[in-house]
Amino acid sequence: MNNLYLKAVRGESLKISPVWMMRQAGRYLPEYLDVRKKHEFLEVCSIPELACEVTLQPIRRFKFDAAILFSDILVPLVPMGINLSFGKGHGPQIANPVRSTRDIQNLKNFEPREELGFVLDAIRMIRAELPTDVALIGFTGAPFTLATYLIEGGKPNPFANTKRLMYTEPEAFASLLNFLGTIMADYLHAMVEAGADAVQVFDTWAGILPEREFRNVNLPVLQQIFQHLNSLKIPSTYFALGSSHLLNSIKETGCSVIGLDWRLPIPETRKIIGNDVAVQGNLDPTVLLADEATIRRETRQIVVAGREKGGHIFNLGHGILPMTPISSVEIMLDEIRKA
Ligand code: 1CP
Repeated sequence: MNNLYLKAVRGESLKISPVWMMRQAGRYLPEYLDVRKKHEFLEVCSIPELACEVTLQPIRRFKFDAAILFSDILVPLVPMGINLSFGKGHGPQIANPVRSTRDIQNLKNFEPREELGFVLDAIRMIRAELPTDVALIGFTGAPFTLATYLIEGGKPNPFANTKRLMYTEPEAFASLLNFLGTIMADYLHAMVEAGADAVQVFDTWAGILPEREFRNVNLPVLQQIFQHLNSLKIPSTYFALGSSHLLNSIKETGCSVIGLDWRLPIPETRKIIGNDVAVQGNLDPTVLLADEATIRRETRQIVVAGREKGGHIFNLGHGILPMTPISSVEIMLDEIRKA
């Protein structure tokens, strides 16, 4: 097996860290913008040929060690009966947010192999076209983060409705997370059947929780998802932004890789999580807006820190910013690979 990503996931020490970037298919790429001139965002997600094409774009250009399926964490909300749109410039919007026990009960359960067959078709197409040494990552949102979008009706800021429901109707909130958790575990399972080599669970907003709430409310449903994935023997990454204060609990999720944002350096993280789990990260995406010397210096530090204990996948600490110059990505890759 010649797949560096899968080797690093298993904790191996490698001469050169495998690398991919969150949001690697996206608006910083001229070839992606060309596709987007002709097709709306949700259209690209729902037509397998287009999803396949944009997934492969960054692989052709940069030869990353992993491809991530082009889709969005919010796509599976649509078959639940959610009216989702992406307006120009203002991100996702949900016309019928979920605010009460009744709304939660009205969410439709569905079979991902039927309702999201177009995503699974895209995975089959991508896997057939990808070289064998490039891993294909499938993904979902974590139940808590999906709940924040469902409840707030779009970009979750300042999370007031979410936290109000969590604190005032804990049973309803728990039932929502369980509903989402069951469907996401099944959806990830279907992605693995379709050909995904690994999966990532994005819990972008879990960092707004204090550790006690994270443990009580979020950890049990995450443990169920990762237990299911472990029974399939499929590597899984858990990523939560701004979650350094949660690392002790994240260690207990059962994931095989912990995705790190840029806030805590890898050696500090290792002191908390130990060496039994792989890490992914953690270049601050804004470093790619800086000059060459800065990009090389910051990249180098992460490469060196990652190599110390092995089990490191190089990535950004969050998605690449749309205004990032292509040349910055090339400099970062040169610094990683010249080792
Ligand atoms: O105009 C466009 O072309 C849409 C921009 C865009 C893109 C390229 C959106 C809208 N989603 C995506 C793709 C996407 N989203 C991927 C594809 C694979 C990749 O290349 O990484 C993935 C994994 C996601 C995941 C996602 N969507 C997350 C979790 C990761 C993260 O960035 O924190 C979240 C929170 C979303 C919601 C979302 N979708 C799109 C936007 C602009 C947002 C964020 C809105 C917000 O700030 O709340």
